[in-house]
Formats: sequence, structure tokens, C-alpha cells
Amino acid sequence: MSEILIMGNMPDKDLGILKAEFIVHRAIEISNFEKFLVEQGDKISAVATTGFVGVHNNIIEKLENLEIISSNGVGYDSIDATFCADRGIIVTHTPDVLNAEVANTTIMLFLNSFREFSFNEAYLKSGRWKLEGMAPYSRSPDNRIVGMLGMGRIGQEIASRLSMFNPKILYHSRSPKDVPYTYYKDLKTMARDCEVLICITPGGIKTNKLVNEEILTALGPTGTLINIARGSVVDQTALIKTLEDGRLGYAALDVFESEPNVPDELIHMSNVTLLPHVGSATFETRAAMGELTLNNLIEFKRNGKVLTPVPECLNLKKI
Ligand code: 8YV
Repeated sequence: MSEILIMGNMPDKDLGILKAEFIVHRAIEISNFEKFLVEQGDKISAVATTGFVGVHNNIIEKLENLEIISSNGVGYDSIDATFCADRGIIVTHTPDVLNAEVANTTIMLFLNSFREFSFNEAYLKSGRWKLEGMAPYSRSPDNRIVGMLGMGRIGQEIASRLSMFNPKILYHSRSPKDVPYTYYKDLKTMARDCEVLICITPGGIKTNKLVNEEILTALGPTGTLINIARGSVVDQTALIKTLEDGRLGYAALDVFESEPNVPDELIHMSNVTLLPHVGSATFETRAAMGELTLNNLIEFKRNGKVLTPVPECLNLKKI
């Protein structure tokens, strides 16, 4: 029977399914992980992990007979996929099944930032309505110019769900796509031309701190930054600085530079909406992501094929 190493948490039901197919080792139950890698690493042919936990190259190197890493999550910036592909290890992820949910969360961030639901609810619950009268007005989400950094599958779903607010949609990506929105080759020009900048581009070295002080300043004092991608895409120090000195108006964030750490400065700002990385976190969507994570492993074990390889691994023969 093939042996699998599970990094991070996994629901009991999914564990049960894997146990019928593999001999299961859970990293969280192994007391001396280094010793395990030295003594049993060569028996492991599969790894199940999450986008959050990933697998470090130092571990991969010790799993000499590793064939597949199945990661739960669409983002796989915590796994060096090129390093894996060079070693013939197939990496899979869970695209598409979370598009709708992440798009919904983006709409919630957008609405909360414009209509200030968190503030309004606190205003009512703390008794301020009775004491001070009607709450202040907020900004309408309608007819905004929205710039999208990234126009992949989730980006397109966000754009489509935004349409009920009659936005003008601009987008920046490496190359133009077959979409009915206005393409910008230059991110700074787009930031200057839009009122809301939505980040939905993969994390990793290529996008690290792409949204820097210059971009945030271009977005401007009435601009809103929404980040549903990865904390690494935005320069968090510059974000705090530009919000503090008024060069940027608002931010709505589901992701942060060093999760679960969120700087106090952000927590105390009234023009900022914060969520604890819950973009895809519903029972339904997480079940679908879990199922796809398992199906990639099981399909590979039974038939030598996978369902959703990451692009870096598309050329590996076994797919
Ligand atoms: C998960 C995500 O929280 O899919 C992603 O890329 O960011 C989230 O849905 C993440 O994968 C943690 O496992």
C-alpha cells in the first residue's frame, strides 16, 4: 500500500477516505519529524497539504520517492512548483470549485467598505443610535470605476458578480484576455484611473509587493483597496503609511503579510474592513475543495493521472 504524509489539518471524513487507499502519516502526530523523515521518508510517495501550510523544499528533498503533492487551495505559493516539476513530482491544487465563494466574499468586502455595515451595526449595538441619532451617511457602491489586478477565473467571476452595481471595469494582467473590460498594460495608470482596486492575482515572487506605495498613492485619498489574493501582493507597511497619512482612502482585506498576525494599526482604523482569510471558508466550498484534493490523490494512485495539476506540472508525462 502506498504511504502518504499529511501536512496540516484534515477533516476526519477525508482522513477516513484516505486511510482506505493509503497508509497515512500525519505530521501533527509525529513527535520527531526530522527522525521520521530520515527513517521513513523514502516510503512516502504522496503528500496532502494546504495552500496555507505548503511543503518546504527541505522536506521534499528528503522524500526521495515522492510522486505527488496534492494541495487544498487554489493558491500554491507555499509550494515551489518549479522545484517539484524538475524532480518529476506532480503538484495539484483546487481551482474553480471556490470561484463563486471567493467572488461572494469580495462583494461583501466591497459592500462593507462602501456602506460601512460593520460601523453601522456597532453604532446600533452600542446604543449610539438612541444617544446620538441617525448614523452618518456612507458611500454608494453603484457606478464605480473598478480596477482589477488579475483577470483569471476568480477575477472574471468577481467582475460578473459586480455587474449588478453597474461598474466600469478595468483590468491589469500580464496580457489582455478575451473579456469585455478595459485592459491596462500599466498598473499605476490603472490605479490612477480607478476608484476601487481589487487584487486577485496569485501570490509568489512575481507579484510580491506589486501594490507598493506608488500604486497606493495613485489610487488616491478617495480610493479603496480590496485584497482577496495574498498578503504578499500588497506592501503592508506602505498600506498602513498611506492610510495613516490620507494618501489612500480605504482598505478591505481578507489576507495579510504574516497571517494570522494583523498589525494593530490596521485593526484600529475606522476606514478599514478586515476578515480573517475566509474567502473560500464555507462548509460547502471547503467540502468541494477537500473532495478535489482527495480525488487528485486517488486518481493518481489508481490510474496514474491527476485532475487539476498546477501549470508548472502540465508537461509531466503522467498527467
Ligand atoms: C485557503 C485560499 O484558505 O485557495 C486559496 O488559495 O487562499 C484559501 O481558499 C487556503 O488555500 C488555505 O488552505
